[in-house]
Amino acid sequence: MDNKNSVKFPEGFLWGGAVAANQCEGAWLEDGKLPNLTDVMVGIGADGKTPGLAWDEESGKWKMALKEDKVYLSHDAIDFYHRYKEDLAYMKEMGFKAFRTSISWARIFPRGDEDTPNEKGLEFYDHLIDEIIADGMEPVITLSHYETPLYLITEYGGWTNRKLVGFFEKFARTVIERYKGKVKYWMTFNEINNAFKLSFAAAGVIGKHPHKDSLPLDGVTKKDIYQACHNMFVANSLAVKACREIDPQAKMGVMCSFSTIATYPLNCDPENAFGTLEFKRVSWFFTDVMCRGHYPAYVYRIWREEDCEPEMEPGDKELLAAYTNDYIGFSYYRSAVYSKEASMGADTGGAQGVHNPYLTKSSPAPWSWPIDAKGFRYVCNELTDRYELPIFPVENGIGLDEQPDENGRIHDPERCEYLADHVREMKEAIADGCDIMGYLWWGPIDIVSAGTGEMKKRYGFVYVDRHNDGSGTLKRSKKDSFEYYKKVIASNGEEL
Ligand code: BGP
Repeated sequence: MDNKNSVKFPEGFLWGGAVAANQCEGAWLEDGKLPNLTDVMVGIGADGKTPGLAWDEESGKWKMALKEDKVYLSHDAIDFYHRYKEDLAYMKEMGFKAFRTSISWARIFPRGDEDTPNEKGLEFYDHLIDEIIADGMEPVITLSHYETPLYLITEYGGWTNRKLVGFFEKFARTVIERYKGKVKYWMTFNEINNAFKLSFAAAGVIGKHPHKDSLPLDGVTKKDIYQACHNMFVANSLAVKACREIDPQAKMGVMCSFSTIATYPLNCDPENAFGTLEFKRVSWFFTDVMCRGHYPAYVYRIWREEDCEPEMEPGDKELLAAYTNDYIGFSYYRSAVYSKEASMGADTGGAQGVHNPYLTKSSPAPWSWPIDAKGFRYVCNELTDRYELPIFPVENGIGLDEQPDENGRIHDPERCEYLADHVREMKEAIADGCDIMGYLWWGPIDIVSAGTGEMKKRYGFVYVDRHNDGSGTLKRSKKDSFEYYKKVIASNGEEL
């Protein structure tokens, strides 16, 4: 390559967008579906992220106990379940080459432990996947986007229980078989590396007391989380195995929240440099196991010193080694700064360290995620250097609080700018040698936010008239960014 201008996005680059079943479908108890863990999570208001569960002394188990003062917007969401044709038509109009969603596990196996799948649930995805393909897009499917069936938590205790491995394998085999030849890109667990910081959502780990979905967790030990991770790693390898056996043309990726990899040390203090390295290892740990096929050396010290080594069954290590993932799917929203003096908080956007004075822009309050497009290139390069695998940014975007103007239009230049800056840096990453499969914008149509359960935090190119109190007509309309992304895709990333 003579200069950077000669680099182009490859032909067939998968431009598109991504959503998750639990954030867009609604119809939370329709056609046989039962609740999944997110259905009790996303309630707006103070205490918004504490699971709507109560301990039942009589049965000695958790049971669903939704809080009456909350609006669980995800229960109806944007009614994608009934309006997906109209919604996909917008994606088609923008020229999407790929559309990512998840198959809601609790539609297929409502409790999670049944022997036979729920045919009604499968029928919905038959139609949805056919429609995605008919609209000229590749379906990119996440097997579990924070969507473990609730029953597997209340009855079995969540992913700390090894039995979930078999339940997940059955679910994976059922849908891979059903959609073979149609779905080429799969991913196992959304943002699996959030198991430590959002352990209920990401790993279905629950203790003896209700707790907020962030550390420290009452009654949950580090060993519990490592155990849940190990079980999910085994389940991940079994899904890779199922994919190779059933549909060898298809690819099974991992999905991690890798905003955390763009964590910079505050200064050249070696303590901050090494602290940053250790902080990043909490995320690397997941791809180190799933993409390299073995537990990394550094984790054995943690297990030894903190007495938290998970139990493994004979054959597990061989399975992890034999079935590693084909590509790395990841989300990127923001970067962070590590300081040994500050605690590293977390939200769905990634890590929250100390303020970075070099970054002048951020998403609006109250979210205020710093905007760092160079951090995106940094993450792509780090992943490529470490694993030499194809990488797929399957979530990138900016959440804004928006209202239509007097003409019913939404002008969102910040979104267009965020998009352009990130696409520019992604092109640099390709010039750096990264093998990038495509680019999926998070939430191309407004959906319920994962972190706060709001409608107010909007990522879409398409506006949806629904509000935090549950009101709204659900009418869809295009924002200015709609035409902008359409132009970006039509020019294969050349016109920004
Ligand atoms: C990721 C999740 C998505 C999504 C996104 C934005 O962590 O995979 O489900 O919602 O973050 O986060 P939020 O919705 O909290 O703004």
